[in-house]
Amino acid sequence: MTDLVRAQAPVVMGVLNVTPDSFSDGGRYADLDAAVAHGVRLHDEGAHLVDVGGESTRPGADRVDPRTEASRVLPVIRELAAAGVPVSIDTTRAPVAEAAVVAGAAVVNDVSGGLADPDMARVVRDAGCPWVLMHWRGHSRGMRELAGYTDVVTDVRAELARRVDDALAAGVAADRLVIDPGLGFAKTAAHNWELSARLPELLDLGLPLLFGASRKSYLGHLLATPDGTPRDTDGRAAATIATSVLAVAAGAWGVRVHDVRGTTDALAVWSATGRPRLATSGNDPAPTGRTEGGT
Ligand code: PMM
Repeated sequence: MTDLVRAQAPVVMGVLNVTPDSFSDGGRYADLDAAVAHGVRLHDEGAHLVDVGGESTRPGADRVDPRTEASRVLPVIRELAAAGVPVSIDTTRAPVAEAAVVAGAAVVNDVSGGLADPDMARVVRDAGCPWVLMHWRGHSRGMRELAGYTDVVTDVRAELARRVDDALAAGVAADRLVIDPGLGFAKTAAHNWELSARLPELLDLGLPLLFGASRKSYLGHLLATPDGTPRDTDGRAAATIATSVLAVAAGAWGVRVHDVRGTTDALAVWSATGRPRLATSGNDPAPTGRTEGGT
């Protein structure tokens, strides 16, 4: 999987939540066969990785116990790995990550960036696998209260840099690390747009960057009806694709998305156009009209 981190961008990570309550696809793939079939479909559509998660991270969500989380994800990972589908495990728990790697997961996607479980760095170091360090300030139940920043981009950059330093100090190799701004995690809509507009400041950390805007609620608010009703999650596909292409054009290494086919199609267009890169300055200010929080 070194190859994956070093792979020529863009990497597409397809989302497979094996949960009853994730905000977008919760409940759809709770059954093993349905989950595996969907993971294989995402791979066939062009996902380089299928990201299997067993705990919802939607704002306000309660935690599940580790045994339940493991029992949701491990059978799916085993079957996907056996089918030749590269898998990442979306967890903040070291024992779940460790078991997932044994079951065949090739990447650990840790939305807490190593903060939630002090043993995660050891697991990743011993596995030698890539580790996605997402910007995070606390578990879902209380994260809305943690969305205070002086300057969101400067603060997220500094906090990610600390996560990277901690990972390196724990012996994880630098070429295993991927950073992620954590859109929607202790962020308002305005924060998400600001981070999206200023990705080069995060890329300046010199690590591959994963961008996960897919179907998040700030897109629903952007596309709200005049009376303020947010667009439903399935109706956010085109906006998600736009965010993904813009992130890749700004230099993101990969995107984490539910709609893999639409994303790979759009990125094929971007590639065929000669992979144009966004200028790093001169953007208009990010929109400030709608600032509702949540993922
Ligand atoms: N978002 C969610 C879950 N896991 N992992 C990374 N690295 N980045 C993200 O932005 C991210 C994530 C929440 O979205 P979901 O409920 O659709 O999975």
